[in-house]
Amino acid sequence: MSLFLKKSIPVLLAEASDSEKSLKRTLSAGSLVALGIGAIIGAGLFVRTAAAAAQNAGPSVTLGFIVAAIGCALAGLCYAELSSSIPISGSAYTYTYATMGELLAWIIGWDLILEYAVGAATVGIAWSEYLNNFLVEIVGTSPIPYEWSHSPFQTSPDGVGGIINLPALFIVTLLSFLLIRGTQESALVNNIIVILKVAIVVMIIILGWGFINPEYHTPYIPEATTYTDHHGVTYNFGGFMGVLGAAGTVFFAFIGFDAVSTAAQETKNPKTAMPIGILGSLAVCTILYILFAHVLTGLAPLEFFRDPTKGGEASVVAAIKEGMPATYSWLSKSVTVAILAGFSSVILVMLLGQSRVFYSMSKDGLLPKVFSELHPKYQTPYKGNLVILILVGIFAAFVPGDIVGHMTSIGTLFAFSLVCIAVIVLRKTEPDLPRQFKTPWVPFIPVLGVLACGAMMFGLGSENWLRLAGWLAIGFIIYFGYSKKHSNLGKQSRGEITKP
Ligand code: ALA
Repeated sequence: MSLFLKKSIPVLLAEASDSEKSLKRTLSAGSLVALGIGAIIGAGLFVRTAAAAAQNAGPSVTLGFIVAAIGCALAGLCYAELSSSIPISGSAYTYTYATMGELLAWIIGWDLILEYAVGAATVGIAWSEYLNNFLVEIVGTSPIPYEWSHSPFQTSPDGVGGIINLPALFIVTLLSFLLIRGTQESALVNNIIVILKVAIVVMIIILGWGFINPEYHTPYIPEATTYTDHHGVTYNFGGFMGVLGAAGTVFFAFIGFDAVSTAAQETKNPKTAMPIGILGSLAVCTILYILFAHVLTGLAPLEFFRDPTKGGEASVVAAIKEGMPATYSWLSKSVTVAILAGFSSVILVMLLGQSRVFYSMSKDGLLPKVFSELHPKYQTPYKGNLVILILVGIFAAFVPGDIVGHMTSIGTLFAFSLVCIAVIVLRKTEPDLPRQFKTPWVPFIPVLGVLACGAMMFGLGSENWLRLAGWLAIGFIIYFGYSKKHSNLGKQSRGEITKP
């Protein structure tokens, strides 16, 4: 059946060395790892944490971080095996094409748009919140009016409706053009940003710790109930479901570590370096995240984070101002600047990830050739980048941050589940494939990975399952309407071409 055509691994490896020749690879292993870390700490921590506390779990958002970290660690072990046995940077899409066939590869490639493109839009929207803060606090001007910095689906508490989120559109456009120019110039800047981001997180933890009000942490796990926000959206709040919902929301903060796993293939001793790299960076982030969330929820009461005019937007800066003395205004100012720079590096990595997936899918014939055409001078897939810009721009300008954030989480969780399953399948179908790193206790670890990701998807609630289903349905229409006919592998199996 052509739906289950698989790319053979030798063909994949040969193509990898081909694309080495055509794509200009300017990033060293070190800067790729920095690029990965640059992708991890971002809007998930500085925006989604407060949202998860307000909507789902109160102070027990810290437990949500633990659940999300466990899911990521399990999936990370599976990513490490696949990236060491199929060392190609097309990410989960490529792994699935080799293990589970074309249709599933299409599903995952389509689904990765949620991780990368919709994820980039989410961070763009978060950037917009902090830009307003920057304008008011640092430049000393008025903020961009509500209608020009919010989507049409948002209304301020005093009744002003959003029209378009211009700052979010601006930042994704700027970074898309930077990407078209090539990424080398940005590697040094990126390294500086990574250091800045980690320094800010550590400073907030250390300086904020002394100002935690224990009252805001009582009860630590709120009683199970529901919470309806001012837009009329209802969430499971408190108890076990609250923690699961928070885990699904803050899972966003871990997205990006899979970028580290594809970079790990360039390390000297992948057998030990890969698990240390993936699990080590996850462990460091998890500890920072838990401590940070503990401080954040201790600086202001829950109602503060629920109020869009107080801590509902740019919540970290708002909480510092609420819970710490005015002498710390330098901290809130530095946080604003670090966050604006930090979010930019996250968006850049996500846009880069998206263009790589589209590039691979286009090379395979599943998407039109335009996605893999290289710029004559910069050697970047510039037309693909422009199409991605339109897609990301639409989400960034017209959809609220909560919705795109949840779509990113659910789509990525689904992709991670398929990666876990791929490890089990590949052990059966290709038992002799050399694996530099082997996931321990297969199938136990991958099955637990699927269960952990499934639990977080469950916690995100039925509206988000429907959004995922709708997104996949559009994907099926494109697959059966275009991709199946144009697939190189399909054409080869029908004898229309001789070489894929
Ligand atoms: N992990 C990235 C963030 O938190 C996507 O922004």
